Amino acid sequence: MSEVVLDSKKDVFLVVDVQVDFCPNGALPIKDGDKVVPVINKWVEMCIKEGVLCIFSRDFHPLRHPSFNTEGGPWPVHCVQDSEGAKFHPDLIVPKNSIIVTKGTRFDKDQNSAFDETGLNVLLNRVGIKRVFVAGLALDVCVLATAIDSVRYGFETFLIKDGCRAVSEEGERAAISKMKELGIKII
Ligand code: VGL
Ligand code: ZN
Repeated sequence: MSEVVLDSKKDVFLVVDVQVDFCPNGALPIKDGDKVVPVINKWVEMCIKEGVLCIFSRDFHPLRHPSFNTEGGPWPVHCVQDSEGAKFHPDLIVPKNSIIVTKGTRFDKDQNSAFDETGLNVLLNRVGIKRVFVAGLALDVCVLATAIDSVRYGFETFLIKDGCRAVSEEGERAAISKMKELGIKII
């Protein structure tokens, strides 16, 4: 990370779903999910110093969301809109001028990627972003989907690995090899 020099004109820091429900004691806890917070905060501090835009995505499901196992989906009920579990981790630094991307609000399908029908690619292009640095939860689910879309939309994409945790070890290995294959740089 020390070798990365951020450029406010072309870089963005995209923090994926660092929410209470994905941390220990949450509704869909990821092992050591909370350990990403100090790592991400260091990057956020660096972004504040360099004037780099920070974007925070949040999983924000309505009741009866199709990803819930009560509806036949794969996951326990989590990140319900306006619940405590949907909040960002209390220690996460969210600068005042950050952009929040809300996803997972549809009734017809889940949105794992922060780019999935959110228009985020349009915003990034409009403000001249060329490079996207990604971290957050979960590495093998929403971070993976977001990084894949980022590179697909033509952004040079970097995964900050120590700022991520995965649902499973096997998922982590598969996600890392998939990302490498697609030209995402693991840093
Ligand atoms: C996520 C499972 C369900 C994630 C979201 O943010 O990685 N995982 N919903
Ligand atoms: Zn979800």
